[in-house]
Amino acid sequence: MKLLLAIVNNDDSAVASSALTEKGFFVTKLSTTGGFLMVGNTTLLIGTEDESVDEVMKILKKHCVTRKQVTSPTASFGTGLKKDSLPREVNVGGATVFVLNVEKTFKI
Ligand code: 2BA
Repeated sequence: MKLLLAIVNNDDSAVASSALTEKGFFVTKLSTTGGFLMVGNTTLLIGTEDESVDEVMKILKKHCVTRKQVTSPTASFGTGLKKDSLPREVNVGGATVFVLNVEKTFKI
């Protein structure tokens, strides 16, 4: 079994979650914040069988879009503390996905 941690844009999270649950996947949604832009994003936890990982990836790819976002010099602890830091454009998403091995799962 695998646990996928998928970090997605807030705007894509509802449609991606719905598409996953429609296909029978179990999803948990966490409100998270990116350390670079310091803006909210969404982390989806998806526990699934090894052979279903590709299908999950396909669904995420379909619904999670790459966007351009501008850094805020005052809001990001990565760049904001420097006086001369200027706003700059970065590509964000569609999804950053970590696939972890799961030793055991219990539903009690
Ligand atoms: P943020 O940390 O807010 O990063 C937003 C975007 O800023 C990133 O998009 C990337 O284009 C850029 N970026 C991030 N860190 C950077 C750095 N140190 N130097 C230069 N540019 C940087 P994505 O790569 O698509 O990441 C979207 C969000 O996914 C991230 O939001 C973060 O919450 C998460 N993420 C991405 N990679 C991660 C990783 N290796 N570990 C943990 N979280 C990650």
